Amino acid sequence: MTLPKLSYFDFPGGRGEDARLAYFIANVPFTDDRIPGATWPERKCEFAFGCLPALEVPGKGTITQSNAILTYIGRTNGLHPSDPFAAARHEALMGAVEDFRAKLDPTMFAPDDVKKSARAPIAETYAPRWAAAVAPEIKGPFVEGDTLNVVDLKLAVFVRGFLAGRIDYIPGSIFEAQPALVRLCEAVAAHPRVAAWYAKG
Ligand SMILES: N[C@@H](CCC(=O)N[C@@H](CS)C(=O)NCC(=O)O)C(=O)O
Repeated sequence: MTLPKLSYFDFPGGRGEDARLAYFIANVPFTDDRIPGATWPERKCEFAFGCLPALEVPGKGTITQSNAILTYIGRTNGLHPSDPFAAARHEALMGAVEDFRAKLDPTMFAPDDVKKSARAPIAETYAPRWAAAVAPEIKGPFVEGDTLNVVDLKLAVFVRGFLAGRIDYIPGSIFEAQPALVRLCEAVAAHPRVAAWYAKG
């Protein structure tokens, strides 16, 4: 059987981990193609836009762009709303994660002093405003109440890095100030299939 192939870097975060989780939660077998960072420079040209993630769907083709991949997996597996307005509301939140990443990405590999000054306005203004705008969209514990959707995976994979203190100069307390965001991350982590994914190692 030919399986969908999801290509992304070999770490449990970023723009590809939520799609891996979505396939696993939906019990859809897929090829988890993890590209070692060392081979990326020679492989970059294989991918549209020179970026990951990419999803190759047997008989259809390959799509890129994390939100397109995630909504495709969600729509085809009951993890994205069928109501167009609800779907758009979820997609707006997914877009908001990408907006935030667009601010962070240029600081990622900067020298520490440059990173510190570049991230100061994000920590002071952008991140608190972002968290305060996202939180009221969460019915609790998930965006759509008791039903987990792909938007919850995207939000949790993104926000949990801050809560764990992994993003230098942007403290987790900014997100802790919005209990709905913290509860969403906890609910995603406690989901049996998410727990099973990480127990697998
Ligand atoms: N808008 C794209 C951005 C993709 C992106 O920047 N991917 C990063 C990894 S998270 C990447 O491929 N970086 C390596 C590179 O640009 O060479 C998406 O949402 O998928």
